[in-house]
Amino acid sequence: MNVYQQVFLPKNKSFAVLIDPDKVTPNQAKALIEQVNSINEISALLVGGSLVGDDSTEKLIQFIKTVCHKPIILFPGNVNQVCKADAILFLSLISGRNPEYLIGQHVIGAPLIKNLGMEAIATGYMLVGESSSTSYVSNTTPLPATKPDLAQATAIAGEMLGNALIYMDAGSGAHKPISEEIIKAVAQAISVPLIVGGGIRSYEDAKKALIAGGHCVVIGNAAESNSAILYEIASAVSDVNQALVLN
Ligand code: 1GP
Repeated sequence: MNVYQQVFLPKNKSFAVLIDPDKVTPNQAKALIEQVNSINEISALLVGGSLVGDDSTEKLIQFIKTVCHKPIILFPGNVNQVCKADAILFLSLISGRNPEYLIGQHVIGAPLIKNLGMEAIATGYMLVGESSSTSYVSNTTPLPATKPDLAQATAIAGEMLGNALIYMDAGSGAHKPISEEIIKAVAQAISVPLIVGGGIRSYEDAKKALIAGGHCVVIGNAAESNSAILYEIASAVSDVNQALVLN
């Protein structure tokens, strides 16, 4: 079974924890990963950030591999972060109109990924709502938070282009997570799994995103400042999964 099948295809909903190599040292990561290992509802660890350009991603992943029992998936901000992990989200920033992030970085990174023998998961990546580090660095405009029809059309196009996942992101540390209205509009229109992230920091935030149709939620900033939040998010995931079994 490959990482895509293992992490994103099971019927059960799950969550992933995002570690930014710019913000977290291997020592800080160690404590977090001990918790990650112990929580069943966590399906994967994502590693990446908007600004990381040196070899800190590679060093962090090499370290994490020695302690983490979950799949480690690269979530790169740019081609410089490409290094050996269990898989890479091969992101095309389909909410934007910057060719560099639609296909440019990919051409540079693809031979490298192939040589590493790493699984690439084609992902239609959509920024929604407020401007963020990622929208700034990628020089793209996020989709408006109040236009579910535009988000839906973008996700449908992303699936038609062959993406195996759609990842909707309000941006790292967003003030507000993506609305249930937008998540519902997108989830009902696509048949590939939907990842939702950005600004999710409570049981309620996670539950709303999953009930609205998210398959997997991503928790970054909230876990960096308070790792106990992982247990709260795990109970939201487990409650939603139980409700799905009963219905
Ligand atoms: C950002 O979706 C991720 O790309 C996670 O966002 O750090 O706000 O949880 P947070």
